[in-house]
Amino acid sequence: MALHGDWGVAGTFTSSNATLVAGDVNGDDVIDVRDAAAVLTARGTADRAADIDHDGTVDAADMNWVVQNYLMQNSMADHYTDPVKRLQGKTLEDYVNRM
Ligand SMILES: [Ca+2]
Ligand SMILES: [Ca+2]
Repeated sequence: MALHGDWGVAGTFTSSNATLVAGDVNGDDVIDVRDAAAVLTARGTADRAADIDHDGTVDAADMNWVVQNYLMQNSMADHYTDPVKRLQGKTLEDYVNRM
């Protein structure tokens, strides 16, 4: 999957939310399969971290942010976090398809 532009261009919220780029649900400075898993786990709830677009419900629209920013790194982070592309045998597509 190709990267989509520079970190923080699309999907950066100007609020003081701890998530710097839309899609980093677990706050580890990289958007990867673990974030997709977190969105899927929170599906149908109002979980603030997983409700990326802040519309009050975790649904496929939030998963789309993870997809759009997949494998992006937080350029503000002082370390590089290796993205995880496979979690318990599942890829991003597996999580997207289950939404
Ligand atoms: Ca993350
Ligand atoms: Ca949402």
